[in-house]
Amino acid sequence: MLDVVIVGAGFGGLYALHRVRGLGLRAKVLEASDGVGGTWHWNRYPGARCDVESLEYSYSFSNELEQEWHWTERYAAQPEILAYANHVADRFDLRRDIIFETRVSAAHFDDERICWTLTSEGDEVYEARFCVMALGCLSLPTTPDFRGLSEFEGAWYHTGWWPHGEVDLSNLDVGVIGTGSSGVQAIPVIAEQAGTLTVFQRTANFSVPLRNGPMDESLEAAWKANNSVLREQAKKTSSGILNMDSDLVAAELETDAQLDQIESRWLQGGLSMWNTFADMLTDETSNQLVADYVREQIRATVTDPRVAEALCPSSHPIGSKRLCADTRYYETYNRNSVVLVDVRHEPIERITTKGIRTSSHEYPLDVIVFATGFDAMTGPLTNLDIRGLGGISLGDHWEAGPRTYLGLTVAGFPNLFSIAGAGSPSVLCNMILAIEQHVDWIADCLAYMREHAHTTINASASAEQQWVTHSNEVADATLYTKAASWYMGANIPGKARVFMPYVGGAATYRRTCDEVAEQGYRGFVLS
Ligand code: NA7
Repeated sequence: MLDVVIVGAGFGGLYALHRVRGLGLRAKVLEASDGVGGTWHWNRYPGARCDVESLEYSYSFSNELEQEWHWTERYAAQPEILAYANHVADRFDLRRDIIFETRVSAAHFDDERICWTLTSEGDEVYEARFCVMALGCLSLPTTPDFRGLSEFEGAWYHTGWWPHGEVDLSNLDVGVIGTGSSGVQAIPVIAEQAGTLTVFQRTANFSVPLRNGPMDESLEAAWKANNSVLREQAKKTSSGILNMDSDLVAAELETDAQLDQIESRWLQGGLSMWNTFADMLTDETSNQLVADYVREQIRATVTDPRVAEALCPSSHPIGSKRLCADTRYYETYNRNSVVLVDVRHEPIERITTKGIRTSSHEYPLDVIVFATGFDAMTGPLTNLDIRGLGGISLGDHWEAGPRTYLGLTVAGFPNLFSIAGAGSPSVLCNMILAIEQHVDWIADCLAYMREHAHTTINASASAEQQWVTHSNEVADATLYTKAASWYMGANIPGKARVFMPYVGGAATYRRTCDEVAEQGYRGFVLS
């Protein structure tokens, strides 16, 4: 029997393996694909890129790693991030404990033997005292159930399952469905390759310029000279990202100062716009100032006023759906070869053998790209048959939305940990920082249990309830709940509408987790 079984060899699983090995525990990682990198292994669509700066979207646990790795761009593209994940796997000799091409289908807790039994789709069985789910938040792509897809004679791809070989789109008529972060990244790049591009937009989302560029060598040198201090500073922020948080309250500023702040964020680029004002996601007036500014930029960029209007988001506060960060997204609509179809006015009726038919047109297509997102956060877990004490199923326990204690554990599922999932800040902050914090907490917990001769840890039902209540209260005080977003489960028909990530801030959350541990794992039953 293993001490720890980890599911997933993305950034969470890789670091979890490294940490638990450091405790002298026997561990294996089970990974569905044939390589490491998780999200960055699968999302190979044209233009795939991280919108958190490379120097920050990277591990901090090893100074040597940080000193030796060189990022070529301010925001790394998918191939470079994947190369980094592979480098980490090799550098820390992780591969020998990763079992590839093993997709876990079930994980059951055995109350008597106090162990988790994991079964793969190939019927292999693994047993371990502890189970760490490092499944990723955006790892279960969803393709809407359009009538006729199986009859389509062209090729179709989902951005989150992009083929590993070359996909040549040159001179082809391509359709993209979806204008979230993936669509907004892919559309400008596909438009450059394709003969024509038709974009099917359901909800206009806010996108801001990423302002990517080659890595500034002096910036990189300064980072490397001071990395440990900068990493500590990032941990004290609510986003886990430096130069992001703002303590300016819009209502306390004169109009000129408000505009200065908005423009400075616009020029800074990327996700900094998400935090233009401290109250931007709690105060509608503050939010409106930023939203109006971005809408004006869209109108100033897109030459056809009708297309510009269709691209201007109007259904939700800015930032309440994941803010997108792009490179020449709106400019793409000025190309003669690009057409925007607003499917709110012209709904997709079906996919035909030759393309997509809406209520008023048929669009002939060679290729359809689904940039339609994921069953986010909970989907990767509820998609498995996970059973805790007395055979209770996680899917049932979460029927009305995810219930966790600290986003790390679930009452009734002893010795099971989840990395950076629902109930933790995860997708609202720098994911790598969130992952490291979770893995460190879990590893420290395992060390504590060994020291105190405990074999099981189980969140109490009351601690879980308090955390759920607290998380909902914090979310309800924000504008996040006003959008039909994947954060709310709104993109999946029938999914419970609950704001899933913890919005109380990464620094506050880290303090809470630390206090729980310092108080002998308050809220847990250890035995
Ligand atoms: P998202 O952000 O969930 O975006 C999916 C897009 O697909 C979004 O524009 C959806 O419109 C659209 N969509 C979904 N279903 C349909 C149907 N049936 N018809 C038309 N359009 C549809 O996924 P991404 O992959 O872009 O990004 C995921 C995260 O990755 C992102 O947030 C970052 O954190 C990184 P909707 O808005 O639901 O109306």
